[in-house]
Amino acid sequence: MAKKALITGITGQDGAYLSEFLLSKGYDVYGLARRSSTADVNLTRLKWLGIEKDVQIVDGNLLDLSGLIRSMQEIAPDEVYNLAAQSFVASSWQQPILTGQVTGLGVSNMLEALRIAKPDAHYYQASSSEMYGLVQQPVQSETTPFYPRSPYAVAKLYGHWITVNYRESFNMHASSGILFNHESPLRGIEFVTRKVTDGVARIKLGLEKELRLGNINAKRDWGHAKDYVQAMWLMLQQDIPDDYVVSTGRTTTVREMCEVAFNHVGLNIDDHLVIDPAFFRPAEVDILLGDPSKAKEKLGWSATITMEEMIKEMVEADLKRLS
Ligand code: NDP
Ligand code: GDR
Repeated sequence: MAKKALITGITGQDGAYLSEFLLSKGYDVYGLARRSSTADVNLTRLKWLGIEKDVQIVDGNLLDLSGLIRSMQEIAPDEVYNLAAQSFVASSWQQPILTGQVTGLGVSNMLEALRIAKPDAHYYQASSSEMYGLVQQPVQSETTPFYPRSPYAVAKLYGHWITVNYRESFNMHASSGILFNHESPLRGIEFVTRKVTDGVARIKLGLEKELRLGNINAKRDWGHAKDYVQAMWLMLQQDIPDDYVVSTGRTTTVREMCEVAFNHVGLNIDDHLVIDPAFFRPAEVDILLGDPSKAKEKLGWSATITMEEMIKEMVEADLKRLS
């Protein structure tokens, strides 16, 4: 019998790549998606990968506990990947309550539904390097103290600790992946890498003249989503649930990442980049750099795609989309 996986956030970047990966492993893949008047558009990422007909979409919302319980009862999944969230940090200052409800308390809803309906399922929680925020150590590992700097990060911290708590309280197989930034051609257009690769493609094609960004001195540890979803799966294959940092171990400024994109199409960054204070955040995470040693040692996982390779792939994909 094929294993059954339930993915929340299946319409997002990671949901699409994780679905592709699990299908390749022979899983029956179910995806929770919230009802939308634009359901056809919502499946764009799954369509991009050519797998929209291979997954089964289940109507549901992280805020609706009774629906989550019903889904767990009906599907009886072996593995549950909780990827759904209000995931854009900048929006979390504009919608702090919603972010707390979905990204924070939504995790409690998922864990409660599991505890009631399918307590033996293996559970993955999408935690985030944003929890380190104002970093307390130059290189962040599983033992580095957290210091969240946005309503999003505060909500993720709740999700992380409630996952640890359910593991310790109810002996559930619940793991938390502390994933550093990961990107791809399927990244949402509002995140900085995709905004840059889309912007550079537009400038190259003569559709735009400038690219407006906020803090280009921020540093991030950027990897590829395709690599990172494999780490999620590996965590759920372990005998013992645990928490893992997933990162490349290298950090780069936003400006350096932009230069890769501009240089790739033969443009000079300084002819087009405009700093716009509208994109500055009320509180910034200046630098993130993860130590992936534990994931390497215990899961046998390491990143295979460099930031440069990924940004070039993203620019090419945006050139193709726009032409
Ligand atoms: P996306 O923003 O691309 O996807 C988020 C998903 O959550 C979408 O499918 C969205 O659905 C869904 N969603 C939002 N609100 C609800 C809700 N109330 N009920 C049900 N579904 C909902 O995120 P990513 O794929 O990039 O990230 C996946 C997860 O990993 C997120 O939890 C994110 O916070 C976390 N994370 C991401 C990192 C990254 O660098 N990408 C790093 C660390 C953590 P819809 O399509 O309807 O909007
Ligand atoms: P982040 O990703 O906040 O790290 O969260 P994002 O790409 O939005 O920002 C990265 C850094 O770039 C700076 N920046 C800009 N960002 C955006 N979006 N737009 C701009 O114009 C711009 N100019 C500069 C930001 O200030 C920031 O320092 C992502 C999300 O996927 C989270 O869900 C996830 O948890 C973390 O990564 C790890």
